[in-house]
Amino acid sequence: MSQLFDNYIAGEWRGSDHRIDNLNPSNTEDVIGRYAQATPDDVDAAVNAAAEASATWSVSGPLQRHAVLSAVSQGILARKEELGYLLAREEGKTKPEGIGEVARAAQVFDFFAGETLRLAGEKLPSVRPDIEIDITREPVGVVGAITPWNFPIAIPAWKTAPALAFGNCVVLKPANIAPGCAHALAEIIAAAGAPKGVFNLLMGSGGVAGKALLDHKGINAITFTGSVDTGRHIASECARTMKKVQLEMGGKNPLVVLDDADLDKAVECAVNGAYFSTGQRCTASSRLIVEQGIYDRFIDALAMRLGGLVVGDALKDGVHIGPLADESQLKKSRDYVEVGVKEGARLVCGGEAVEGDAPGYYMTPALFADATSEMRIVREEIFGPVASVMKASDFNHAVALANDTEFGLSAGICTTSLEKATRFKRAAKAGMVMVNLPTAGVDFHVPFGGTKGSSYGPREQGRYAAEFYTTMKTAYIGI
Ligand code: UN1
Repeated sequence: MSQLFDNYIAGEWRGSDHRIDNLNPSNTEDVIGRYAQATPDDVDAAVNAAAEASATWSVSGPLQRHAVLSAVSQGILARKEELGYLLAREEGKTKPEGIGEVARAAQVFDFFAGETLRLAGEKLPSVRPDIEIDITREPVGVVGAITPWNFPIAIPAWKTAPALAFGNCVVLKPANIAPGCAHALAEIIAAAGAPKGVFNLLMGSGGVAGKALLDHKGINAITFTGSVDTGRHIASECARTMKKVQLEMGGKNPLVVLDDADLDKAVECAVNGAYFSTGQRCTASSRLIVEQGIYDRFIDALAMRLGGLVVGDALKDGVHIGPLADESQLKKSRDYVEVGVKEGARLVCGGEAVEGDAPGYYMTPALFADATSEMRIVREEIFGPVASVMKASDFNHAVALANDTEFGLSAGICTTSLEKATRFKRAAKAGMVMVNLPTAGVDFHVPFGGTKGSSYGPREQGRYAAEFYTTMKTAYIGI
């Protein structure tokens, strides 16, 4: 009999007639648990509880918020190994990656615990005599957070922590593929002393729970990370119901490798950026843009390195690449490998489904060479262990190729030239630029987000998170 996991609504755990199995993608015979599916009534109860709690939490002082957020950070750290294992088990990241992500979630709460003490306003003289003006930040109210499966604790943390720090109440709806870490986060927040209703967890589908959140009048703002199509739908729904909205969506991030790059470093950036976490990151480097003088050497060295990577059970030591998160993700990646071959790109290695010891969604890392900008494998986000190399004739051509995309999240360059790195930093149409670093893997205390089709609305993370999670109040005081 699998363990049952309930939603957390108005300070209570609430079950449901309808539940889904959370499966281990490394071994689909391993059922992690049965997770409650929120109904529209549950959504209503959670949002109403959040709205009620908002009356006191929105005016709670920094001391109380700091205490709660610090306790959450410590609560996550105390369960770091266990939750890292759970994360790897439900999502398919390797165990070290899972533990690293859990630590990051704790750091995010710790950072925003500090932000509760640093919230500042401004005081300005009026243009009229005997008037003073105060500009202060106030919470937005009730925030609905809709989070993806690929960072099942870091992203719930980086939406929940700033929301709470700035005095909002939260209704979190994690993705159904991997709800276990969000459930654990709810346990930790409940134990950290957040007053009832301040934080609510609603597990469930986008079609039922997500839809009800978007429709609900009690939700003031929606923050979403996920696919472009869902993001676009959410933006239009939020326009219709007048909610503040923040979207983090896809990426098709370029990693440029120039002739003067350190080859070993460039290969490591590509392996990490394109294939770690099984390529299931919106910051993944799925377009490798390589200058002609280093082109063949880079492809040979990368293919050699990929041949040495162990694909297998995310929970086993020594595994580098875990499974895809579910059957549809595996199918999507394998379909794109077929598309790439049909489009005429050269499949250098990988792309095969692999049998593990147990039934799971395994695939070897796929590398395409001689790809061109018109190909679908270069234009569309694959979200799996597939990368395509394009040849650039020189630096300017490489920059043009890097920017030839609908997305603009992260852009990387490997070069030993300070001048070219600096020129790339200026020219890249992306929210984040990485020099001699993988395009994926970001700090928790600085803004995260992109341009063009990747992001919409204010940045996440760091002190800039206040842009989304607060609203300005301008007060005129006559004296
Ligand atoms: C990272 O690269 O460290 O969904 C974070 C994603 C991003 C997070 C990436 N929102 O992949």
